[in-house]
Amino acid sequence: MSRLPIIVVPHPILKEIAKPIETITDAIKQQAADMIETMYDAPGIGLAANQVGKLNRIFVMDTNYRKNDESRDAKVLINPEIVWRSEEMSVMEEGCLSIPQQFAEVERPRTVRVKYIDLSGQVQEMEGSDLVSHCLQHELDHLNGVLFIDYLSRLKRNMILRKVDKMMKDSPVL
Ligand code: K2U
Ligand code: ZN
Repeated sequence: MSRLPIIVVPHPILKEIAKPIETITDAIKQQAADMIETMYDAPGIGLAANQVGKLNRIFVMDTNYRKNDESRDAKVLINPEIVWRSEEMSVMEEGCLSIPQQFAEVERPRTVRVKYIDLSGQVQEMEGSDLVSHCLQHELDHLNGVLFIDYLSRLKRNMILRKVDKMMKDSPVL
């Protein structure tokens, strides 16, 4: 397994739409393993393909990120799609590994149900609320070229982009 570089705004791949995966090859399995290692190393509770420079529809997540190594149980979601959303909404402060050290409140459906294919090719469904729901939606947004800052006002979005630009110039190795 290898740690992959995480792409930071304003890289254009973060705004592109990832393509469905037709066959779960050894290369896809290796990418998933590398994304899991990269996510835990960040650390994060989710990571989507666009963020590591790939345009295929796969993301990884483990919302139990606070727990110790033994309880790690990362999920791999291939060709994920939301099949149900609650009418009830929830507001949560979100961050993003591709928008370092910036946070803002985002409103999303409190509960979602996601249908996806797992690494063994089985069709699965996962339902989650609150942090799990925000993570599922945040990662699926990445595969559609959408970032959490796209839900903010133009003023707030541009402020965040300017802060990240300055941060990267002041410490490019970040
Ligand atoms: O996709 C990513 O950039 C990882 C995101 C996933 C995420 C964002 C907002 C809400 C839920 C999930 C995070 O930056 S991972 C860091 C993190 C850790 C704990 C709680 C929230 C965010
Ligand atoms: Zn993100």
